Amino acid sequence: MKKVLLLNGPNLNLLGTREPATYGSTTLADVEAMFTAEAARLGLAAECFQSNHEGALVDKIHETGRAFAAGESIGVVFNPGAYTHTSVALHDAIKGVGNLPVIETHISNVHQREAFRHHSYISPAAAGIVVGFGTDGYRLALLGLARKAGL
Ligand code: CA2
Repeated sequence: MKKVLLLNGPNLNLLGTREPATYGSTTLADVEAMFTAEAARLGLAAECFQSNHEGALVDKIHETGRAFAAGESIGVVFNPGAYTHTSVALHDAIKGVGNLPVIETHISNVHQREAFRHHSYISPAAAGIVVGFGTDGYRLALLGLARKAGL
Protein backbone atom coordinates (compact mmCIF):
# COMPACT_ATOMS: atom_id res chain seq x y z
CA MET A 1 0.00 0.00 0.00
CA LYS A 2 1.43 3.40 -0.97
CA LYS A 3 1.79 6.11 1.65
CA VAL A 4 0.68 9.73 1.83
CA LEU A 5 2.06 12.25 4.31
CA LEU A 6 0.08 14.92 6.14
CA LEU A 7 2.65 17.47 7.28
CA ASN A 8 1.81 20.40 9.55
CA GLY A 9 4.14 23.17 10.62
CA PRO A 10 4.44 25.52 13.59
CA ASN A 11 1.55 26.19 15.95
CA LEU A 12 -0.85 23.90 14.11
CA ASN A 13 -0.80 21.68 17.21
CA LEU A 14 -2.96 24.48 18.69
CA LEU A 15 -5.72 23.93 16.14
CA GLY A 16 -9.18 23.89 17.69
CA THR A 17 -8.00 25.34 20.99
CA ARG A 18 -7.65 29.06 20.08
CA GLU A 19 -8.60 31.58 17.36
CA PRO A 20 -11.69 29.62 16.24
CA ALA A 21 -12.86 32.59 14.10
CA THR A 22 -9.78 32.14 11.90
CA TYR A 23 -8.97 28.44 12.16
CA GLY A 24 -12.23 26.78 13.28
CA SER A 25 -12.83 24.45 16.20
CA THR A 26 -11.57 21.20 14.67
CA THR A 27 -8.47 19.91 16.45
CA LEU A 28 -5.32 18.58 14.81
CA ALA A 29 -6.23 15.11 16.11
CA ASP A 30 -9.62 15.45 14.33
CA VAL A 31 -7.89 16.52 11.10
CA GLU A 32 -5.44 13.62 11.31
CA ALA A 33 -8.25 11.11 11.93
CA MET A 34 -10.23 12.46 8.98
CA PHE A 35 -7.14 12.41 6.75
CA THR A 36 -6.28 8.83 7.76
CA ALA A 37 -9.84 7.65 7.05
CA GLU A 38 -9.98 9.43 3.69
CA ALA A 39 -6.56 8.04 2.73
CA ALA A 40 -7.72 4.51 3.59
CA ARG A 41 -10.80 5.02 1.39
CA LEU A 42 -8.37 5.82 -1.45
CA GLY A 43 -6.27 2.73 -0.66
CA LEU A 44 -3.45 4.75 0.91
CA ALA A 45 -1.65 4.53 4.26
CA ALA A 46 -1.53 7.96 5.90
CA GLU A 47 1.35 9.20 7.99
CA CYS A 48 0.72 12.35 10.05
CA PHE A 49 3.52 14.55 11.36
CA GLN A 50 3.51 17.99 12.98
CA SER A 51 6.52 19.98 14.11
CA ASN A 52 7.24 23.47 15.36
CA HIS A 53 10.82 23.13 14.10
CA GLU A 54 11.89 24.05 10.57
CA GLY A 55 14.70 21.47 10.40
CA ALA A 56 12.38 18.64 11.42
CA LEU A 57 10.07 19.60 8.54
CA VAL A 58 13.04 19.69 6.14
CA ASP A 59 14.10 16.21 7.33
CA LYS A 60 10.58 14.86 6.80
CA ILE A 61 10.48 16.23 3.25
CA HIS A 62 13.84 14.59 2.50
CA GLU A 63 12.60 11.26 3.91
CA THR A 64 9.38 11.47 1.88
CA GLY A 65 11.31 12.45 -1.25
CA ARG A 66 13.25 9.18 -0.93
CA ALA A 67 10.02 7.21 -0.43
CA PHE A 68 8.48 8.91 -3.49
CA ALA A 69 11.54 8.06 -5.61
CA ALA A 70 11.22 4.44 -4.44
CA GLY A 71 7.56 4.37 -5.50
CA GLU A 72 6.36 4.03 -1.91
CA SER A 73 4.67 7.44 -1.48
CA ILE A 74 2.35 9.58 -3.59
CA GLY A 75 3.41 12.84 -1.92
CA VAL A 76 2.57 15.34 0.78
CA VAL A 77 -0.29 17.54 1.93
CA PHE A 78 1.62 20.33 3.64
CA ASN A 79 0.50 23.24 5.78
CA PRO A 80 3.81 24.99 6.51
CA GLY A 81 2.15 27.49 8.89
CA ALA A 82 4.10 30.74 9.26
CA TYR A 83 7.16 29.15 7.60
CA THR A 84 5.18 29.59 4.38
CA HIS A 85 6.13 33.25 4.45
CA THR A 86 9.73 32.95 5.63
CA SER A 87 11.35 29.65 4.71
CA VAL A 88 13.81 29.43 1.86
CA ALA A 89 14.96 26.18 3.53
CA LEU A 90 11.57 24.50 2.99
CA HIS A 91 11.43 25.80 -0.59
CA ASP A 92 14.89 24.34 -1.22
CA ALA A 93 13.98 21.03 0.46
CA ILE A 94 10.98 20.49 -1.81
CA LYS A 95 12.93 21.50 -4.93
CA GLY A 96 15.97 19.55 -3.75
CA VAL A 97 14.27 16.17 -3.50
CA GLY A 98 13.17 16.25 -7.13
CA ASN A 99 9.61 15.66 -8.24
CA LEU A 100 7.91 15.09 -4.88
CA PRO A 101 4.30 16.33 -5.26
CA VAL A 102 3.49 18.72 -2.42
CA ILE A 103 0.05 20.27 -2.06
CA GLU A 104 0.41 23.49 -0.07
CA THR A 105 -2.66 23.87 2.12
CA HIS A 106 -3.87 26.78 4.22
CA ILE A 107 -6.91 26.72 6.45
CA SER A 108 -7.52 30.46 6.18
CA ASN A 109 -7.62 32.57 3.03
CA VAL A 110 -4.17 34.06 3.45
CA HIS A 111 -4.87 36.60 0.67
CA GLN A 112 -7.66 38.16 2.72
CA ARG A 113 -5.31 38.67 5.65
CA GLU A 114 -2.21 40.75 6.45
CA ALA A 115 0.10 41.62 3.53
CA PHE A 116 2.94 39.56 5.06
CA ARG A 117 0.83 36.43 4.50
CA HIS A 118 0.38 37.11 0.78
CA HIS A 119 3.79 35.81 -0.25
CA SER A 120 4.64 32.12 -0.11
CA TYR A 121 8.10 30.61 -0.50
CA ILE A 122 6.38 27.22 -0.86
CA SER A 123 4.02 27.95 -3.77
CA PRO A 124 6.69 27.97 -6.54
CA ALA A 125 7.75 24.48 -5.41
CA ALA A 126 4.22 23.12 -4.89
CA ALA A 127 2.26 20.87 -7.25
CA GLY A 128 -0.99 22.50 -6.11
CA ILE A 129 -2.39 24.94 -3.57
CA VAL A 130 -5.57 24.84 -1.45
CA VAL A 131 -6.47 28.01 0.46
CA GLY A 132 -9.42 29.23 2.49
CA PHE A 133 -11.64 26.14 2.88
CA GLY A 134 -11.03 25.72 6.58
CA THR A 135 -9.88 22.29 7.69
CA ASP A 136 -11.90 20.76 4.80
CA GLY A 137 -8.96 21.97 2.70
CA TYR A 138 -6.85 19.05 3.93
CA ARG A 139 -9.37 16.61 2.45
CA LEU A 140 -9.59 18.57 -0.81
CA ALA A 141 -5.80 18.59 -1.03
CA LEU A 142 -5.64 14.83 -0.49
CA LEU A 143 -8.21 14.23 -3.23
CA GLY A 144 -6.23 16.48 -5.60
CA LEU A 145 -2.97 14.72 -4.75
CA ALA A 146 -4.56 11.29 -5.25
CA ARG A 147 -5.97 12.43 -8.61
CA LYS A 148 -2.51 13.60 -9.68
CA ALA A 149 -1.21 10.13 -8.70
CA GLY A 150 -3.84 8.54 -10.95
CA LEU A 151 -6.05 7.21 -8.15
O1 CA2 B 1 -4.20 29.43 7.23
C1 CA2 B 1 -3.28 28.64 7.49
O2 CA2 B 1 -3.42 27.42 7.48
C2 CA2 B 1 -1.92 29.19 7.92
O3 CA2 B 1 -0.92 28.35 7.33
C3 CA2 B 1 -1.86 29.11 9.42
C4 CA2 B 1 -0.60 29.72 10.02
C5 CA2 B 1 -0.38 31.13 9.49
O4 CA2 B 1 0.85 31.65 9.96
C6 CA2 B 1 -0.39 31.17 7.97
O5 CA2 B 1 -0.24 32.51 7.56
C7 CA2 B 1 -1.69 30.61 7.43
C8 CA2 B 1 -0.72 29.80 11.55
C9 CA2 B 1 -0.99 28.50 12.20
C10 CA2 B 1 -1.33 28.76 13.64
O6 CA2 B 1 -2.41 27.95 13.97
C11 CA2 B 1 -3.10 28.22 15.10
C12 CA2 B 1 -4.24 27.50 15.31
C13 CA2 B 1 -4.99 27.75 16.41
C14 CA2 B 1 -4.60 28.71 17.32
C15 CA2 B 1 -3.45 29.43 17.11
C16 CA2 B 1 -2.69 29.17 16.00
